Amino acid sequence: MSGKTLIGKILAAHLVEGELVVGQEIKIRIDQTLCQDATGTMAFLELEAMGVERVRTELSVAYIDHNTCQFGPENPNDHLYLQSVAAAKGVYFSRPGNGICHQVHLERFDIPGKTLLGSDSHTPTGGGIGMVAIGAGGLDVALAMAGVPFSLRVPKVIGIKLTGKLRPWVAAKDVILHLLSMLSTKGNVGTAVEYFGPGVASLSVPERATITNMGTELGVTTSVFPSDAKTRAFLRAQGREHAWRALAADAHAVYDRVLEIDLGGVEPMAACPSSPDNVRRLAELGGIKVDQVIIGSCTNSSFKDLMMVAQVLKGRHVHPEVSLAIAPGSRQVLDMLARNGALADLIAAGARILESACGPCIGQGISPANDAVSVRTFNRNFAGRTGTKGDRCYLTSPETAVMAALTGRLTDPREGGLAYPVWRQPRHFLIDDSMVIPPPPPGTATPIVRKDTIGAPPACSPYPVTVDGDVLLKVGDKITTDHIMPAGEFLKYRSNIPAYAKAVFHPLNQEGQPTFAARAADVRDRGRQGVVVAGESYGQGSSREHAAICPMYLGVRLILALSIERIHAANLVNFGILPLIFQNRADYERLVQGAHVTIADVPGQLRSGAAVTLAAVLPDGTLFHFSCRHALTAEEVALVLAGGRLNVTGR
Ligand code: MIC
Ligand code: SF4
Repeated sequence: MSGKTLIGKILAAHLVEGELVVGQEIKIRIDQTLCQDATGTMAFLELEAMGVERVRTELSVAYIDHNTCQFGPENPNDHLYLQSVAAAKGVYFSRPGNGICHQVHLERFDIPGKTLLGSDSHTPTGGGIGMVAIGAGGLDVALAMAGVPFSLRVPKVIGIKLTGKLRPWVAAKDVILHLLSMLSTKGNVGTAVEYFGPGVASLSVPERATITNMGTELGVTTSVFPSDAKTRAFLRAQGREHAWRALAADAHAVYDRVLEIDLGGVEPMAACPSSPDNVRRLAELGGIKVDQVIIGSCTNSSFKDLMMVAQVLKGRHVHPEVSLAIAPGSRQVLDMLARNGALADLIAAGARILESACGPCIGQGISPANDAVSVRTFNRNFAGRTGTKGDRCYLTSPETAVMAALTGRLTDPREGGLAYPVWRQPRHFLIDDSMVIPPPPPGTATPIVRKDTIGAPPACSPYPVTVDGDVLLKVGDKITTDHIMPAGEFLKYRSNIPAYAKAVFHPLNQEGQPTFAARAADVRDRGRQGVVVAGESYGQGSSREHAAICPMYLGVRLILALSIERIHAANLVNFGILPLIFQNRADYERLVQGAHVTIADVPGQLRSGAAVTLAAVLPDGTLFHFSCRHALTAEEVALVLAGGRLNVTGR
């Protein structure tokens, strides 16, 4: 007997073109989109460039949650642009202070069985409620807003069978950390994850959302839970029971691979510096001294998480050598904590209460001191993401984090000897959507506010017929978009490509040497193309298309890598950069910075098959030929050759 996976069913219900065969390209209808401000300004500028009058989705929301510090006018200028362009294009606008996009979307908008495309890599948070929710670059989300079906390759589906029940002090975060320790952050492109089995029923929707949220760190296309009685109860308490429907895989669903996790056997874990898959059991870490604890982010800032934290902290005080900061995920969470007194318990315990926003997760303040140990409930601990070079950031559950705040040590929270707080979902969450501004009716005059820190995406020339390129940089495995296009202090330049481009590969620049940006501009000005050589899993992490736009602006047109992550590869194509994969590791190893790479007849080679022949001259004069492959569809080949999607869809 064979049955369908839940992901297969939802994709089938949205299929516009193609066949549901693993690896084949399909087009699906997108019901909802979300944007956040850091990627949203480009997405809306691109939507404008396409000449789209009004979005054609069932629902599109623009959130302000990443850039809320407002150091100077850039952030508030972005906010004004987004508020006005959202109104003009028929998009709901979630005001700064209303919360992190994924948390708010889960509370107020996610619907089981629907598709959601978001210009943020953690969009799969919606899988916790039974949606197929996918992260993508801003341009792909702009296209979805315009009503264009989304193209993707049908993923393999890994079924994760959950049995048992989590023990006290062990959390959903430990489940996803456990899975990261099994599957790692690389090698999972073209895969999706689906949870099933008797253990599912024991997890609440916020717990499921923690798991699907951080599923992003596996590099999978999406992660999905069934929609069941727990989902219904959550939606009912959010005043949205009407949005509920039961959804599950067939009893004998065929998965490409099945892994089983006994929830009762999961142990408290931490992702150690500086990768989300560098996971250890806390018992193995030996009680490291902790200097800073931050509880928040789209992974772990739900009402459930923060009520647990407040109950643990009630009547106690944060360790004198630890700084504890807490950022509630949404205004709903913060407001409920305020009204039931839990906020007072947090304040009395010495917690520093931050705005409901991404904040320190994207390097907007609260950086740790040099050599300090920072324990965070976030999903990413890439080197330097905290804003401190050489940072030592551990990712844990809120349970582990709050115990670290009390004891000053990173230990198994079960050793604290405290009673584990009992959780009961409230019958009614506090519903106040006054910070979400609905768009005015079509036809209403809505001027778009465009201050001069907001510039359109740069133009890109058609792809050269022959590549005459210089290797500007050679990097190793797992280079993240935080390496390519750091956020932190540079985040405020997201709407200003010439300013932001100066920071390309900033973390890899060497003191006293010309920066990547300077080297690239030099090569570009000599009429050659910039080339980057990379190892496995290039472009992990964020969906930020700036990691393609800014290099393109600096003249980078070719990435040669051992493997490239899904969203980043799509962004490269969208902005006219050719992603090629080495056929032989030896060729990757031979190439060095300063090598000269040529490709003859690019259009002919790309159109005639997957193999591409290249020649390289090393700085010592050695010449060698090698071959790479591309994984581009005919449509993607056309996009690269045209110099990116905006040259095809309008400008
Ligand atoms: C992140 O967590 O890295 C971000 C910031 O949310 C990004 C989006 C961005 O860079 O604006 C993401 O995950 O896609
Ligand atoms: Fe915001 Fe961090 Fe979540 Fe990205 S991972 S959306 S920066 S809270």
